[in-house]
Amino acid sequence: MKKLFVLIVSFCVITAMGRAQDFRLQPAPQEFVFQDDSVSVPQSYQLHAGSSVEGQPALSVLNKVLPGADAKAPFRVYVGTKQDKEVKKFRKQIPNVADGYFLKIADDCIVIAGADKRGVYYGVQTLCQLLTLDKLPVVEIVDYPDVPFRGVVEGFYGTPWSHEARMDQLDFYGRNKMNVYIYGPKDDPYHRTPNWRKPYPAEEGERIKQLVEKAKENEVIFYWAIHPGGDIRWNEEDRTHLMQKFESMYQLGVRGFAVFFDDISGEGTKAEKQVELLNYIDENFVKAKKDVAPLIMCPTVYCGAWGQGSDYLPTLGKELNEDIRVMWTGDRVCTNITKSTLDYVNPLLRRKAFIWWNYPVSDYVTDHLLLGPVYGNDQNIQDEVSAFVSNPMEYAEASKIALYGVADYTWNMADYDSRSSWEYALRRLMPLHAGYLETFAAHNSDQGISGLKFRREESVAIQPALAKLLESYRDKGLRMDTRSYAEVAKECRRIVAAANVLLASEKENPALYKEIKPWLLQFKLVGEYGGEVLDMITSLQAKERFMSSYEQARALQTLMREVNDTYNKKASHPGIKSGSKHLRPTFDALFELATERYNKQFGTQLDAKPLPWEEVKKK
Ligand code: BEU
Repeated sequence: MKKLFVLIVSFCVITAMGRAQDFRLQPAPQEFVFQDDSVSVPQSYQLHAGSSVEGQPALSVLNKVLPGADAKAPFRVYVGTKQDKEVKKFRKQIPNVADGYFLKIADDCIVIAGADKRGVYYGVQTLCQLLTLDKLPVVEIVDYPDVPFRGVVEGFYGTPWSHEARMDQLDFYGRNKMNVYIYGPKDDPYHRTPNWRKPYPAEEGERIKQLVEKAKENEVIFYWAIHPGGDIRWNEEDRTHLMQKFESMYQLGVRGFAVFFDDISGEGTKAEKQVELLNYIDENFVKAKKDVAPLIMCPTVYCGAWGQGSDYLPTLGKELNEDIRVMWTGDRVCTNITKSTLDYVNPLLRRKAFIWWNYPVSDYVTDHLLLGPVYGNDQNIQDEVSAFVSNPMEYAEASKIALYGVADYTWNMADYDSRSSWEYALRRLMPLHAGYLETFAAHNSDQGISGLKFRREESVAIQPALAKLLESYRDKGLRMDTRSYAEVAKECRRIVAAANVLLASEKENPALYKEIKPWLLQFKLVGEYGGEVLDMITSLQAKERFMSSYEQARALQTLMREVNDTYNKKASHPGIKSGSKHLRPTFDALFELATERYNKQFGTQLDAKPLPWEEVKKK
């Protein structure tokens, strides 16, 4: 049994005001016992901090959230790593896992004792979450991550994240106990061909410096990745170029390096040449520097779908220095990570795979937002992976919906609950309008049909009613299932209300608003369209009413196309799709059926074919 104590993932606290607060620690801790008691937040306290945390991020966060350090105060706060005498008494409770910590809140003291500095920092982060309550619960927490390295690889095609978004993300990672960020946006020319050989212009270099600092403050390892495989020549000159580029990044403060060889063809793909270069970097740069994190590489064969049976992965496995981490996206480019993919790849790589999870990345379906829960990854793979990082959407704030889930899943797999993690994320992003955001996210989560064949659930709660309504209307016309009709009608009203409220709530989360606005406009039209179609199917006998609804529905089809054509102009997958998995197809099918029936009944020739999202191009 992993659990030492009673595990309660979320609990209800009655606040001083008598209000019930639904509270949840994120990510869910491994082991904890809450006593049925609480203490007031200390206004002043004696700080006993170990020398190993002096000047460290853990202490600066603690000073911010508990500002009243006072040598004479009766309440005591003990902080330190297991080396520090200040927490010696609690050594036995400190988990023997990197990033782990023991947190105790009693009526006369708080203890934050970490396995290491990052562990102390995470203990402080947990305390920060508890400090959002009116009173501190009396509690003991023994906590540690399941996956040693957790975080994000900014590795998508398309508009790279802005500097501000990255700075904000790094704070977010710190709060959510993610310890790795890998910088590798495909469309940064200094990361990839053509400019990987050149140093960054001064201004961009300055921004990278700031990111490195921000990462340090949040106990995040900032990795900078290079992608040279598109035009690399396997000679000394290019090796020197690469070493010089890494040196220039080192001068900017970077202490984590990665080399990506994904999505290339030709010369750059040769395993033995890649190995030679990587081992050289490992020995002459990473290890020589002594303060650099282990080298990460993304192979050309980065998933099971690319070249099973070739010599490529066995060569990496055999020849790459053992400290070099090798990335893997699973059986396919975009898919869930299973035990079986690790059983396949780990023996070939002769090491635990470093997971690059291609979710919620949407660069292959840019007309969709992926706002659903994180689910589907096996929950027993913690011992088979060296790391798990998520490749997000180009929308940094909207990606947090999934990233909360990734942080939670990678910290504590067995207890991970995708639904509650998702709801928590929505509450954090828009505390005042979380319910509306949930309606929006629930209908904007699937990728649609794509070459990569990765699909997500969408419109889960209403889908049975949509299916029943369509089937019963097809078979029985007006004797259709009235219950599902009522449910769908209610959902359409809910959709329009959610879109209206969110469209009017820019201030609550301006960054999110900016990213999702075009999809909100589309979502509102989808809801209105559904409402009109429902009116059409019940007014077949009432000519005037039917015609009015038909015209409205037709107009809304045109407006949906207009939104699709106006926003998000991109070379591939342009446009804006919303509710595309179940809502729109059901409404279109009902529209078509109702119009055909009307035509038949009244001998009219109304166009029954719904206008698709966009003009279908003739091949
Ligand atoms: C997701 O569309 C996606 C897939 C891959 N072609 C690229 N590389 C890896 O997954 C390793 C990735 O950059 C891209 O975002």
